[in-house]
Amino acid sequence: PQTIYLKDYTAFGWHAQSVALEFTLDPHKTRVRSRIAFTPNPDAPAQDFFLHGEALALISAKIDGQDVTPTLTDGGLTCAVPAAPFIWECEVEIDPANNTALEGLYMSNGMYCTQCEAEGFRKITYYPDRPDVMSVFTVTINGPHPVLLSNGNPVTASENHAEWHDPWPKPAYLFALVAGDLIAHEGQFTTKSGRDVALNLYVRPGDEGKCAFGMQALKDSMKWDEDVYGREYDLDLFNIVAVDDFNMGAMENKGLNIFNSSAVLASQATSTDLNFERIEAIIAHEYFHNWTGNRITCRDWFQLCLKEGLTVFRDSQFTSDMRSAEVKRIGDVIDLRGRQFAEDQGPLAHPVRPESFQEINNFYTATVYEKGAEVIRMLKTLVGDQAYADAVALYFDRHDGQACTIEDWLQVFEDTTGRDLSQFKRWYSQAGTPRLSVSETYADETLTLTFNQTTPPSAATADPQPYVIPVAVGLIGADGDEVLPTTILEMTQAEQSFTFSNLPIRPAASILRGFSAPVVLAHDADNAHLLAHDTDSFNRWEAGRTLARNALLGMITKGTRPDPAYLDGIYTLVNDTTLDPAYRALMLGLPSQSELANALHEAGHTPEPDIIHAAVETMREALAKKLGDALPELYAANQVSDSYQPDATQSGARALGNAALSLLTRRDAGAQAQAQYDSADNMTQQLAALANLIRAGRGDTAVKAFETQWKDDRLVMDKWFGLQVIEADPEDAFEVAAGLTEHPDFNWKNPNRFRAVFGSLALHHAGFHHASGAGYALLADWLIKLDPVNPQTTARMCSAFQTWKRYDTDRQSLIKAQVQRILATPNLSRDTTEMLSRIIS
Ligand code: B3K
Ligand code: ZN
Repeated sequence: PQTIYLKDYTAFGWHAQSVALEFTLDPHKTRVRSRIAFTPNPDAPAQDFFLHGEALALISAKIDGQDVTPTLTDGGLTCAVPAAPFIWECEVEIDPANNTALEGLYMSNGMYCTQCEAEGFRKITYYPDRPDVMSVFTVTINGPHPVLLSNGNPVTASENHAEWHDPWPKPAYLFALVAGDLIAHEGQFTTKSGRDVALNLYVRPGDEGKCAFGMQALKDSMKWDEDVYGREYDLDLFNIVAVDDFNMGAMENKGLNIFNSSAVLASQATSTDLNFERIEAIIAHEYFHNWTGNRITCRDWFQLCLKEGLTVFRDSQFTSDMRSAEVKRIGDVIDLRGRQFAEDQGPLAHPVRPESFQEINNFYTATVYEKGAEVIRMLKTLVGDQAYADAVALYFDRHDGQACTIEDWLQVFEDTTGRDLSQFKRWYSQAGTPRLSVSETYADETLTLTFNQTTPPSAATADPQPYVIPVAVGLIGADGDEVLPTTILEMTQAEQSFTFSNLPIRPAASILRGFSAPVVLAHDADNAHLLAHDTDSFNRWEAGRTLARNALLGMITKGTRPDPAYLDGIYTLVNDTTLDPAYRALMLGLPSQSELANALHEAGHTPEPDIIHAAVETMREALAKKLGDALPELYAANQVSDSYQPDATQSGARALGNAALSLLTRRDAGAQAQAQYDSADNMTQQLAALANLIRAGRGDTAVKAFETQWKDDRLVMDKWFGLQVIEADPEDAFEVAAGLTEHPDFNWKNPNRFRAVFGSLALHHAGFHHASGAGYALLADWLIKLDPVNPQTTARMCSAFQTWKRYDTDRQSLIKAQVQRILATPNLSRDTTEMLSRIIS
């Protein structure tokens, strides 16, 4: 496969002034006619006229009305064209019903839908399928379907025919079309300047009852973007469509967002509190793209973080405002450590702005998205809130309607603040997670903090240079009072010291408050004191997490007992009813087994998945014992009697109640879990009860009852498939997963269902890494099967193997053998080939 480099960017030789598309829908023989007005681009280097195209049957092509015979090449066509403006017309035939890759125009349950980002439009017609070619689209759809949708505003609609016009120039990746027998859940929003916007959430018949929450989330997002970023919506209509077969969460097509049904459909009976929170965040994320992504887009795909990092940052601000900022921050950091750090510390490490790729779909990663958002968060910390707001306002002003780069983004900050951001830019260009170590000295009433940063070299960045790191620091006195409120230290060198004087008594340093930079911190802190007293809620939680991690590492490597200081500290916090229940629930969490495996590897040990699993079990047992008699009370105090609301308050109580339940189950053999299962009136309670029953070894009846109750609900059945794998004993996880693949409802071509089983298996650390290698082999069998059907979802799942170098040589060879077996499969997709070759290199 060919490698594409950022440094090779050149502009396209023509501007597309307008695009008219006409679709005549048919499952196997859809006709697409295009009419594009091209004008030469005087700023581009001389080049052949090349249009991308894949899996298209060319019927005819014309230039200025005259038939032409283009040369078909691998991945497109070339054609001789006049040196002046000209009209390109062409007709192709495509086969949506056989498009199982779910990219381009495809069918899902009888409805037509599209996914064009990143490079799917070329499967619809011949086109310069690159984000810097922006044009105004008019779309005609002919087909026997009650609902026919495309981007923009409706022009005309009659039976079996609709015309759409999108006045905003856009790249082809934002094109969308939907046709089918759908029902609209309607809403309305008036923008701050008084524009009425009709809102619709289109779903399949039967799903009408799951729309209200998503609609409200959309209205909240529209309002928030006006209030916080001054961004108003710019069309008369905003449509969202729910689709069952979708490769990712959702897609921000202009005026016509298409969502994985799991990312939009919600109801009390079928969705957990976490589902509601995620749906609200994804609806916001896609909506926010209207400005950060659509009005201002990316010049090329290397700039993906320009829209994704910024939009993730914006949606995290939204969730913080709508719910609890402290809880959101902790959740984001857990997620960052679980996914992004693993990526950054393994063979898939790449900069937030990569410099080369083979298949761009492989770069929709935690690094581009989540680390990309962390980088913006740091920028805001460094320049301050007002300068951030000014710089972003300038960005919208200066670049509206353009396809931009990270340089453009940083320039508005330099222009606003006068800062030189050239060193800061390393956050975009270098791969790897910096290690930040701190040492303290105290003398003459002065505390000196000496910071040292190093970033391990990687294949992507051989010689990382020091970063600008905003380190938020506070000092806590011996009596628990805050001696120094949060202060931002700006670290720019490899080693740097900061002093704090007039401290008659030595305080405890609370470092990296709010997780002010995405680094691995090594600090020999007084964690028990900070757990009891830190005034920064993130660092207070972090102190508990560090105590837990250190205790577990000691248990694993030295056979020590669970740390009493940790257990005592947690006991006090969890029973402190002045604290938010959601926060207390987070306090009861432990680092993931994969995170522990990584920490062991970093410390020079070889992680043994069974031993890690056993240590976590021992720790949970110790927590259950320590909280002992307080558990029934903790459980009872957090039962919600008001009518169900998926808001932060109620979700927090349920989260703490269910955290208590999981410890209680160790003491009552699942009696309370059974009672909760029998009385649950919402999915949060039902699913948590089911998980505990399985863990207690008495889940068989409930597992069957759950299946009977929910067999017709695909989204709930995804949970049923996933939970059984997640909760399986490490010895059985492989067999449970293998058994589920025999289930008549294991519709493996549906990405949600495939991920329910195999995503869960990959997350089951001790099960997936079972010494037999059976987990590796099972996943490899199914990846080989899925690849020709759906390369994108296959390639994403390959990341399950990315941590292979952490483990012992037996496991390494078992994984390597499976990876090589997949790589040896004839006609393996470019997506999967690239992922596995990088992993194994
Ligand atoms: N922009 C899309 C992701 C497209 C993924 C293509 N493989 C969703 C989002 O980030 O909002
Ligand atoms: Zn996005």
